[in-house]
Parts: sequence; structure tokens; C-alpha cells
Amino acid sequence: MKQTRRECLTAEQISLYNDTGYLVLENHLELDVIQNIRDEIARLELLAVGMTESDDRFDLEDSHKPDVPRIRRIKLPHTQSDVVKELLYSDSILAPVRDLIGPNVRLRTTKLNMKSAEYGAPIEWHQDLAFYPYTNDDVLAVGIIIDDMESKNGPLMVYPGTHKGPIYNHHINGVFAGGMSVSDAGLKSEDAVELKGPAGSVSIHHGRIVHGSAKNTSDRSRRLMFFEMTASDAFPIIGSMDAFKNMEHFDQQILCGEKIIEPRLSNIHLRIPQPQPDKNKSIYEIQKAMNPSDLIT
Ligand SMILES: O=C(O)CCC(=O)C(=O)O
Repeated sequence: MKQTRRECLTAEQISLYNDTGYLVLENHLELDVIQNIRDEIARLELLAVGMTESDDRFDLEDSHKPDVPRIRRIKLPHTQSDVVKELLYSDSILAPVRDLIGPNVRLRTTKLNMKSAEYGAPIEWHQDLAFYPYTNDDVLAVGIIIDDMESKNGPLMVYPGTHKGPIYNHHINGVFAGGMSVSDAGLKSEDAVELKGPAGSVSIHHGRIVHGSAKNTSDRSRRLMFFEMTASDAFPIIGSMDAFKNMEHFDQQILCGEKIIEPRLSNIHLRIPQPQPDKNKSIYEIQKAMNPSDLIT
């Protein structure tokens, strides 16, 4: 059920999202909110000193050393920081989401992707719904730009309009590899759009849109936090990489609106991300199986 009254976005922004599958809200958040998040990142980074391998809090870069920590992802930052949790539940985040997918919104996950200066790992082309198929496609990710985002920082890149197409093949040799070949999909590199903006800007991308990001070649870090959400009547389909624990846990993920036990089924194309590779399930590791010619350079 879509909102009947808009809270935050203009009719033009909603129609742009529906047509292209993405939006950028420039300078959407106050800089003191962003500074508070940066302070939280600095606090969390200290916890990675001495770590020798990734755990359920941090995904470490291949070049990480216990005395020179390099985190590529802070996992579930809303569970590690009250500042992040407060932002997640705020109207600054939820009002535009309600304008796009309706009043009943469930959290799927949160993550904070860090790309270190002159290094930060790329994330290869993929569609989020390839990892977690849902019964309908009111599924999106809100991206909070924590550092000014320019081309050399490895911004998120999207192929506009691909949210209306199929879920492409993300398998290599019959095993889910978490990435796809844009050339096999007939997409032209010149059509990809970079989602850039000053710190405090917010991007929103549809769960089906083809997207990825290159290495950070700049001399400063690039931090981008994602809050991924679904309409509450979108239910995960068996084989998804999202584990469905039980209804109580599922309902605890509701960010606003009502509990729903009637899934809404849409006539959408999906693929099941199975079988899974026989290793750690981080996107960075899974994508290592991809063909070199399909990688973002
Ligand atoms: O951090 C990025 O640039 C890409 C994020 C992304 O697509 C993901 O984490 O699935």
C-alpha cells in the first residue's frame, strides 16, 4: 500500500525513483548528524586493533594487520551504535522511504562500507534482490554519504532503469557468486550513473537496480552507510541469503507501521542464490569467484 499523502519527497522525485530506480537527496542530513556518526566510526575502529580475522562486527580488508587495522565493513552498525540506531528510526530516513514504499516498513539489514584511502575494495556489479529474493519488489537501500563523494572516491554506480528488468545471472559454474556480467546483460558502461554528493547527502536505490562501485583511488577514506528496508508485506523467499529466524524476530524488524502476515505477491522475475559457495558469506569473498573480465576496474 503506497502513501496517499507525501511526507517528504516531491511528486517529481517519486516519479524519478519509479522511472530510474534511484534518487539522490543532496545535503539531506545536517552535518552535526554526520559528525556524530564519524565519531562513532572512530570509536568502533579502535575495537579492530588486535583483531586477526573478521567477526560478526567487522569485515576486515585483505590487507588488514592487527596493528594497522583496516575495516572494509562495519556490520549491523545500528546494533553497535545508538547514534546510528537513532538515525535509522528518524523521520529524516523513514519519511522518504514511506513516500516510496508505503507506511509499513521493515528493516532488512544495515551495513557501513568503508573504503580506505587509495585502496578501498570495489564491490562488483550486482542486484541486491539476487541475494535476497522477496515476494514483491518494494525493497530498497538508503545510502548515507558520510564523506564527500566524488568520482575518485569509488561512488555507488547504478544502471538507471534496470530495476524494471530481470534478475541477471549471478552464478559462476553453477554456484552463486554474488556478481554479474554487465556486458552479458547488454548494458553499456556509458549508461552507468555515479551517485555523488557532499557529506550528508542520501541516496536511495531500488533492490533490483544493477549497481556496484570501484576502488577508492583518492587520498581520503570513503564511508557509505546503508539502511536496507522492505515494505512489511514483502516476505523472503526460501533460499534467500536472509535467514528467517521466526515471526517474533521478523516483527521486531518493523521500523514503522503495522505487523503483517499476508505477503503481497508481485509478478516479478527472481532467481534463487543457491547453491551458496562453500566459504564465508561476505559479498567481498563471494565475488572473488567472478570472471576477471566482468570486474569493475
Ligand atoms: O559501498 C558500495 O559502494 C556498494 C555497496 C553495495 O552495493 C553493497 O554493499 O551491496
